[in-house]
Amino acid sequence: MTVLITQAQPSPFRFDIDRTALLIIDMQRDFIEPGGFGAALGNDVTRLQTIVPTVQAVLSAWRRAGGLVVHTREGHAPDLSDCPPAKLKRGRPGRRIGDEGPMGRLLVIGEPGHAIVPALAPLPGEPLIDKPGKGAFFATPLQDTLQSRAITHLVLMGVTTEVCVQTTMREANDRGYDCLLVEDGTASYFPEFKAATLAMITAQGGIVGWTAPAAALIEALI
Ligand code: C5J
Repeated sequence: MTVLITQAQPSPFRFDIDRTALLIIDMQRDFIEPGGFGAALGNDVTRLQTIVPTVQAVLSAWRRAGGLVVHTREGHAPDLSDCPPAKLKRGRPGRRIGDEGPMGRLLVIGEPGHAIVPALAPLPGEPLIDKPGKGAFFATPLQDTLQSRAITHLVLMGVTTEVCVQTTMREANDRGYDCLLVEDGTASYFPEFKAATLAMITAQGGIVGWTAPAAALIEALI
């Protein structure tokens, strides 16, 4: 099935659902719920919570259309061996990666906070990529996962817009994927950073890719 989003910026975005993956970045309790890593850094997590129903609506439409869904989670092994010292020492003592929080050790694989929020839980068979970095291609099997399914296009959602989402979109762009970011399917703790990210993606004729509202994508998928 060919899908055309005429309202996409900076120009209409066309893709074949069989060659396109919906890539949902880091919709984890650690970033979205109180008591997680994001909150430990002093952020207001309510901004991120507001997108969950929109992400869920796109996810349902995508699954109905039969497209591939790939989920990512940011996190580290319990011994933190995959966490570079430069990343580990950021933040305040007692609130750093690996420290204990109300949802277990912050950003550690297997802890309650590391899980994807229940409303967006992966279904059996949907690839789930654990990543130690901000970009989803760094030190992960994502490229193989996509190439083995002949994926050429990505539709991205998730958090946070200017950190893991934008880093991943830039990595994907450099690897030759045509990428679209769902405008209201992504959020930042800093609204001005989200706005700047959307603007810089579509500037210069779409130097990083395309953006479109969730409603336009859902309508195009029907
Ligand atoms: C951050 C992310 N912000 N998933 N991670 O540390 O954007």
